[in-house]
Amino acid sequence: MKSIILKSFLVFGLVFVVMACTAPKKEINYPKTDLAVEALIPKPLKVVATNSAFGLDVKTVIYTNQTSKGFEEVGKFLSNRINQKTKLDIPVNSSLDETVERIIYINQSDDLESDSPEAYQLYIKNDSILLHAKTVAGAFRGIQTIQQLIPEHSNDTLTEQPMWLIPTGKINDAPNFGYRGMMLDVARHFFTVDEVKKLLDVLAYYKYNTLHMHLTDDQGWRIEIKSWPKLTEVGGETEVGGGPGGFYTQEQFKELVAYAAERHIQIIPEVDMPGHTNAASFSYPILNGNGKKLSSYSGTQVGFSTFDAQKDTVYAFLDDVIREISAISPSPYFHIGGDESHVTKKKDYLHFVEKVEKIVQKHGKQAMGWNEIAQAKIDPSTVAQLWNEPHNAIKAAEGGSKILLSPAKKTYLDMQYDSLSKFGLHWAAYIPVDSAYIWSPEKYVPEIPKESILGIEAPLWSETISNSTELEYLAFPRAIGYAELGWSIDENRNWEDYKARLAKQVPYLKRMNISFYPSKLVDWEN
Ligand code: TNX
Repeated sequence: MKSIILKSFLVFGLVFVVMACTAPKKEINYPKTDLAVEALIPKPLKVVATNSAFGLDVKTVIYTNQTSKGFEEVGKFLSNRINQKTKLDIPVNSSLDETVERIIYINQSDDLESDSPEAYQLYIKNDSILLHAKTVAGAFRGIQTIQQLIPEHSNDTLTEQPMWLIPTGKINDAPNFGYRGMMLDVARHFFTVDEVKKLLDVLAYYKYNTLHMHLTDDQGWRIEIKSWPKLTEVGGETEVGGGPGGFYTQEQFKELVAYAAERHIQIIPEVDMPGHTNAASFSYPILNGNGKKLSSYSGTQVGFSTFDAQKDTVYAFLDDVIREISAISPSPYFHIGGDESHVTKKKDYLHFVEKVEKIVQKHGKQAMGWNEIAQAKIDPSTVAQLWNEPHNAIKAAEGGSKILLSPAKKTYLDMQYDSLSKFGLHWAAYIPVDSAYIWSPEKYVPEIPKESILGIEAPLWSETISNSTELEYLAFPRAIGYAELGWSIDENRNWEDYKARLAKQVPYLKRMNISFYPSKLVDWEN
């Protein structure tokens, strides 16, 4: 408690000193604002408007807590984004000299209402923006809010310099769910490192914290495994429709992990098994368990392949694969797939899941798998990802597992918007932008209590898409709505209100060169 008081004293003291050192201030006649109606997505927990403005301009600096590791990087990230949007060059932790008139102070503080590590508080006044967060991740979420509050256009009439006016007030914010993810299938079609980075940038802006990468499937194996090189030499060369495929070297995967980590996003690797394994078995036929002659596969049918669950070699192979990937993957989770293993005998499937779960644990990770894995005796630390069968997910929750919600009818980003959609499938549903948003993760399966829900994830399967433009058509704008479903509480969510805020994302999406689908349900503002 003492240290909190001391810290708050230091913060306010610092701001006071900065303000006192600055030249005598001319009164600025700020226009009336309303922080409560800003187009923030996801919608913050609590907003109180004080109806004036903070003027971001050349006389603004960013100052960060320099004793807590990582805060300065968050300050630099914000400075960089301000530069992209306004061309202002805002110094971070420079000497606070007499030219400084306004400060954005990013501070570590344990004194927040929420227990969440991603919680933050913003106090926006005329001369200062104070961002308080317990952790660097919280500070990073907080600077997304600051970024979103900066208007597209400056006001050039208040002072001799242009000012970007940020509404004053207080924001108290924390996520409803600790896990807010998107999944990208890079196996059906390969996506390059740069394409994945572009996606990560937008996910970070909307406060996602997870990208699950579906790295292997019948049509391709996308990650280098040094002890089994043919996986990528042979299995990496195919994709749906006969294209060239591709794969990430371990160095490239590390580069993606690091890029995501700078944005406080974890990358969860998935090796899908025992089904969806044609590419692996075609590379190393000793793994094959379906007894048929193998060939490479570039179609889109599912459920015809399986590893041989009775062979020791298969588990030795998986020990190598899981060890090598775990070594370059800091996320606590390793996803073992487990879906649609239609040609694996039931008893083999159960045996396989239980064995592989233990291998994952041996390498220091928690297992995650599609809802089918709950047919096996899974450990309570293992996460079941609900996609099609609530009864399996309910069973997993009863056993103490956490459930990740990805119901296909609601969250599958590869489902078409309607029958005219250029890409996508519709086996689960057509999912227009409103239907994607209008549901409650907490109430979706009444038998699964909120305490059992880890969070939500929107999967983007890539049978019908092969580049960023096509990816963006399916992912956006729906992924923006899922960001809000994961972060904002039900009471704060409302389609009409969300729709108006979504409409205002156009300048950002354009600046990021995102080819979103301009659904007619939204009155897009340019
Ligand atoms: C079902 S969802 C699958 C994927 C397909 C997807 C297409 C799941 C666990 N399995 O293999 O890509 O449908 O929508």
